Amino acid sequence: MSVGKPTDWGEWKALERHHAEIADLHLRDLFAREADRGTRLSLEALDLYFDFSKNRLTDETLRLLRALAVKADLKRGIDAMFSGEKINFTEKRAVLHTALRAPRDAVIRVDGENVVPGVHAVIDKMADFANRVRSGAWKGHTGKRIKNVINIGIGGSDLGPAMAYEALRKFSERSMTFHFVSNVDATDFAEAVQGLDPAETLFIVSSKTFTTLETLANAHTARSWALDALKDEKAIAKHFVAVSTNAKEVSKFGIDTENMFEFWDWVGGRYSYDSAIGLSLVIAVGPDRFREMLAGFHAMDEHFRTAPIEKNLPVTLGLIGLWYNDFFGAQTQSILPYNQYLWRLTAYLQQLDMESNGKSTDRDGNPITDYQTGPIVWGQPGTNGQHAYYQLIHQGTKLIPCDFIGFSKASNALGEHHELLMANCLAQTEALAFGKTAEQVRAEGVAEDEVPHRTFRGNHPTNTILVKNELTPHILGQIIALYEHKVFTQGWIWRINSFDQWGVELGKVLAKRIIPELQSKEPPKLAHDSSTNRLIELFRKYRDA
Ligand code: G6Q
Repeated sequence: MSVGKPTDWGEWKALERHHAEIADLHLRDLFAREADRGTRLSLEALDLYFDFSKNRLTDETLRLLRALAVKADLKRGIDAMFSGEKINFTEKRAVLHTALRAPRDAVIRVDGENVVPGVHAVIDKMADFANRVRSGAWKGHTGKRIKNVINIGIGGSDLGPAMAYEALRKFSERSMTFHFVSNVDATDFAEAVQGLDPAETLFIVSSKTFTTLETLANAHTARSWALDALKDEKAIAKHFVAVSTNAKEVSKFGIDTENMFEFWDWVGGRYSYDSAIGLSLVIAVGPDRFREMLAGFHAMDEHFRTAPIEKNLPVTLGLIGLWYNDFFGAQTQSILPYNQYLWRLTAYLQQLDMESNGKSTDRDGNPITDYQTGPIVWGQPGTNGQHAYYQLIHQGTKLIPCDFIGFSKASNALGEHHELLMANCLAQTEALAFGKTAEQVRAEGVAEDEVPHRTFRGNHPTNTILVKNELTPHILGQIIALYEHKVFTQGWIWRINSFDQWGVELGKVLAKRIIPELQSKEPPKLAHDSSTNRLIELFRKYRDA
């Protein structure tokens, strides 16, 4: 295993020297120099064509970045993850989301036990339940068919199924509605149940720990909402199921553990929507589509595990991101899917990336002070963003590497929409790379005083992932696994634990301290700093006025 700080490695120092040499190279010159650049700097894996030619790098950069991955012993890291080593060392857990999509005959051991049969038993149980709900065989307490499914969960127990449901909506059961309630702001619940009949509504309470404040608050509210109408405790069994690792808390809440779908501590929240956390998705799209998605994940897992570094798509994506993050000083990474169904993808990837790699302590427990870890991830689907913040990417002062994701086939082929969409996607990467020189602007007859404003310096790096098909469950699995493994690649090289989340845990504890102070009828204790004390006082005063 690699040791010491990456910044002390010869490979890192070589990249620093190399950066100083090529930082000012313009993509215009790189493309002019290398006729085959656009085809050479590309990779294909499964249904994804990955063009990384519009990046500020040379063949030497790629060689040095790959050498860095070798120095970091990335291959060993990959093997350690796939074989169930406890690489989440602060929580002493294996990291085995890849086991969630392993084929039935695979053998993956945690503490000597093959976990694959258990995974498939849960998938089969989910499939059976989903089929019964979809067919109407599973009835509500009054005998009515279930028409509405509401997933209650937050963070990793919400973003994945919510994103994937939107992504695969085309394949969903249209006679049903699906909602995702996460925020403890009651508005989220209140709006989700507007107009719904409790007798036709199924709640899936999704929580790995089953102790999360927001989820439990929403679940209790849902329970009251259902019981107010159905007026019988027995109704809970027909209208509530749980997804959790914590059977004890599930039964304390009043859900029969027969109606609990299990997962395991070796599945991190943000890596869990292909586990039972995806139950709402299985009901929406059906077990076959869900299994196709798992197969897409698995295909990308196998690519990541077996492809050599120079042909490895997640590794290459990770190394390129690291190049900007650590050597160009880029603070952010934009992800821009040109597909309306992927409108929640970036929010999902934001958690995946920022919660995994937002760390500043290395594997040896040392503070990380002289290199950068995870980027700020942001973005919206194209073309909407083009009419908003792309301005800053084109002409602002910041360097913002962007991933563009486009599809060769339309999900909804209507007139010329798809060509219009993809023309925008391709035109943006071209404009970002090549810009527009002052000479070009003048040649358009622009008045001299306007020329500087209408000049685009270009040289903005982009990756383009061109999908060979339309968005399908299999392809969604490929894309999500691609980014999971990109995050792994970077986290491994930065020598951080990408699989814990102490910052999230902190938030869970902090709020609990203030709740009684807001609820109490006694004068506030004022045991905080002067700002927090004042805000508590004012909140109570204005609320009660
Ligand atoms: C994910 C995080 C976090 C978690 C939520 C919900 O990796 O740990 O987003 O998923 O806090 O936790 P529960 O599933 O335990 O309710």
